[in-house]
Amino acid sequence: MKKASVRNLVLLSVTSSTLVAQPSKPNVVFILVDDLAYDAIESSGRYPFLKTPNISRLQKEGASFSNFFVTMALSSPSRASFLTGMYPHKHGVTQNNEKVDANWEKYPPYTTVLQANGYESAFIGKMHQASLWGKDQVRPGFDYWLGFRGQGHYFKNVFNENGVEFNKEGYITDVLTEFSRTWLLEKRNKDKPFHLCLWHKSVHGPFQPAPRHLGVFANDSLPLPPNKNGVTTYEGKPEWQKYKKSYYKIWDKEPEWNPKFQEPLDILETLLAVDESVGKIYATLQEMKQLDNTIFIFSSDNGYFMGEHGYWDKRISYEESMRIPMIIRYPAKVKADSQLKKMCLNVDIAPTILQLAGLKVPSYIQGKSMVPLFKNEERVNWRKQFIFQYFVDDEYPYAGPTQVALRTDRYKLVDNNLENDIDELYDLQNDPGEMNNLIANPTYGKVLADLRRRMEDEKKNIDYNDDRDFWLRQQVPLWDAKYKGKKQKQH
Ligand SMILES: [Ca+2]
Repeated sequence: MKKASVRNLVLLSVTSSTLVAQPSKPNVVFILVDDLAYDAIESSGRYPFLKTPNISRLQKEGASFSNFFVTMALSSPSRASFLTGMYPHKHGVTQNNEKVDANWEKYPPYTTVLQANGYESAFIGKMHQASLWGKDQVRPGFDYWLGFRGQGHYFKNVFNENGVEFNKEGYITDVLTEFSRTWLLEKRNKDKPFHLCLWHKSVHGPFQPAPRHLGVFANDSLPLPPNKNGVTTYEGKPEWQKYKKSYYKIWDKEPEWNPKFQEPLDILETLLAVDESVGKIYATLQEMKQLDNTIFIFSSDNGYFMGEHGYWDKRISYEESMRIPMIIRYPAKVKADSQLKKMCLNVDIAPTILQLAGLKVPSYIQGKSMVPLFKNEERVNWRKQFIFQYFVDDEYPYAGPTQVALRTDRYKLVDNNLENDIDELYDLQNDPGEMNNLIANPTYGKVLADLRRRMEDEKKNIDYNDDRDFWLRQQVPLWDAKYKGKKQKQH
């Protein structure tokens, strides 16, 4: 039987397990880490003492992306973008606000398409949306649900299994991994291809390593990032960064680290259990004899400043915040030990998985399938630019203003959407650390005009709400009420 006709039969007969269990349908395991910086893994070499052998093995056996970005660098918006293939201004989750939920009816998760074509789908871990409305119950697109509210906790949680709540102690990364193993080995319908989201709480702050990893890097020292411009160097930078820095700075004087600042070490210790989780799921797939028939994805919901620009946290449109690690292992289509350089986005994951599963990608999806890149990316006519967005946070307005950034292969233009403040322009080729703001440099006048035009084009492409007054109304009262040099409480 030809492949196409099998697919048609599958579409017509979704209830028949004899037809849907085609061996050609790949399984999917999607492991998402929270707040993992692009280069906070062993292969980057940035932290010589860091060993993440299980993540490294995925890289050796799959593809790593060196220019993979989120469309917004914040937990809830990014998660909804992974699932829907849509930008935050379209799916509706523009905040971590617990009252906001995605418009799942209009933009259902890609897993609904998998389900309609015979897959069984599970969500295990952190969803981080609309928990105050009690909507942390089962979301569309998942046959099995095991979640928790909001950020969850590292050691003690109220879990929600298919709508039923129960308490369980134990280190969260280990607990979620065990739930995943149990679903893979025992709970799922073994006649169907499967899709599993294992979305960790880890390595979100306040960082808590597993007890077995606590202090393992205590004697290691942190290498300084090259673009570590600290509290005294605002030259050429927008005024609003002083507000961010008053809260998010990590050192008081240069070039020494603030001795109180040990966060990167804590993050890296917390990551070790995630690496073990990757190893356990890998071994489970081997045990099931499904490893090579599984699209194995490892990524993060946003990037993270590990001292670059003097910051921790994420959100804003610098590279460290918007770039994420992305590894895809699937030997049937993805070359082992390959490095892809084209600019890809979190909204690309949904269409990529659907195409790898041989399914039709819903026409509304804004992302692009990356499948053509796996063969030979040099020969693919790919995106030359994209829009990154950030919406001022109702709760933490000092963390950054509403931004729209256009990133091309070479340049980045950031519209800070503020009256009486400057925008930013960086030449990423000559200044990868984004230290030198060229916005007022007349030599770049032509480049700037071109980028402004391209930004407008790209906004149209993604149907961006460009009512500047609307966004100013959103943010100015917050800035007036909450900034004023006040120190904000820690979250
Ligand atoms: Ca996050």
